[in-house]
Amino acid sequence: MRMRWPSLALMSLALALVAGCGPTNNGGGDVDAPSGDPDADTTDVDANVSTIDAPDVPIDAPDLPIDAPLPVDAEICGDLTCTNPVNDGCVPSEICDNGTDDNCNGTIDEGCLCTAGAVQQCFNGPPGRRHVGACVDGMQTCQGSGEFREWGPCVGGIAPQNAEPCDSLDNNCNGCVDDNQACCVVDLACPAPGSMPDGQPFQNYVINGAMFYSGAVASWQWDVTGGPCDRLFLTTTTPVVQSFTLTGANTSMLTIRPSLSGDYTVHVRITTPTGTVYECTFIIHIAGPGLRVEMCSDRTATTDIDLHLHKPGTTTQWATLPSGTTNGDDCHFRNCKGSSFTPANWGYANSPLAECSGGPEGASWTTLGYCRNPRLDIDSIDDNGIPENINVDVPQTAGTYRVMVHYWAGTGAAHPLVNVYCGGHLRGTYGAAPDVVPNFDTSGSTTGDVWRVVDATPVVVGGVTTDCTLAPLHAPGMTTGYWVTNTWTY
Ligand SMILES: [Ca+2]
Ligand SMILES: [Ca+2]
Ligand SMILES: [Ca+2]
Ligand SMILES: [Ca+2]
Repeated sequence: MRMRWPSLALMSLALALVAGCGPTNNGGGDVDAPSGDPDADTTDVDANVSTIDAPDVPIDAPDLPIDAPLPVDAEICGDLTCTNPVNDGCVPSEICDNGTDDNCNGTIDEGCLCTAGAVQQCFNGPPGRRHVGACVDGMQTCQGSGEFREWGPCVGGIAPQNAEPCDSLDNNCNGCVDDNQACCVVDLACPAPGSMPDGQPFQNYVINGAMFYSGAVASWQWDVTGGPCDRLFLTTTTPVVQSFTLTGANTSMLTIRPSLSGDYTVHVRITTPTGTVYECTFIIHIAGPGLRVEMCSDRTATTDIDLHLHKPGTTTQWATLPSGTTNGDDCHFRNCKGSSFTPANWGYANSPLAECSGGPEGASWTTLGYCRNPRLDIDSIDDNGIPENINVDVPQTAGTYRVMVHYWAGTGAAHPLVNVYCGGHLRGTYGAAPDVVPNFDTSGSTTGDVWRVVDATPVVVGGVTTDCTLAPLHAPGMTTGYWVTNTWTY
């Protein structure tokens, strides 16, 4: 029997029905089958791609006992080929800025001029397989400078596999689930794209592996890959430190505690007592609201680099005013933490406590009873593997927020990396290899290097941030390169 289940909620039912197919069938006995014949559409199940998500039985059908035998149809397992696969959809010429390898030459949007640091969704496969089956978009960043800018590699995401493992997914994204002669019996139900709910920063995200596989298990092994800062930390921290934590990574129940927005790729390896290995790989989305700016660097121990965000509509200098007082137009470590004595007041409404109470400043916010906007959720001081993070949950629509990074303390050249998320989606990455920031090598509370990064202009509809426009900043008179000085002017 071929399993095509729209959600994990049907897992127990799926396993019950799987038990009815092939050599594992116990045979005999009556079946308290759900209304309708569960075998009714198995002979032409691949005939029409548009029916791929249609359940074979009503959604609300009661669960069958796991061992309930079903009538055996000898032909059920005979049709495990994909009789009507999707068309790959390759065309002669590449189409720009759609994140698709239209001409199927292995490169996405080649020859397309882009804005340095911009991030777009992309797909590592033929155009016709995009958004089909288990396939999920990744992200690519515009790299290079001057006239030599082009889209970099497409990272993250799930590309079509050559193989079609028996996991209740269409892994090669040809429109057919488990079209493999070995998949008569399917014991594994990996989560399909869109079936996992979105999470929030600073809130536990729990995944129950028993939803994917309910048989006997000898060992569970989970691992998670995060976004740009976490990928940077993989090579710059020893032992490796990530912005998220994992609990229960060797049990059936994984708890991820993220601190940053973005896509996280989750992989689980399940080994049975007989040594059979089952694997699922899927993406969960952590979507903090509004405008979120994060900063990390390749040098965090004994190096203190600060993130600043400037209020729209003013061009006052950064950090401290000429009078020596802290500039409330610039949200940074002095005035934007929960413990700040004189907080930056931009006239924005506070957010519910749940938005920030789980973060490192949580105790201070809890005392206040709310989360300010803007706020510095994470202040990283000489910390390995911890980014800084500033949030505005409901930004001013069409307001332009300028991002700046300052080298406060430390010695030697540092290479900060800034990521901008709008409505939970990564929209820009600045300073990532190979385009690292040069000449960011002088520290000092008043004399250190100042990198003006990007102007971010959110699109806010009904209080919800849906997107933003990002304009990377260059030195005056320049149209390319990073803008690093030792002055505090806007
Ligand atoms: Ca191409
Ligand atoms: Ca393209
Ligand atoms: Ca397939
Ligand atoms: Ca499969």
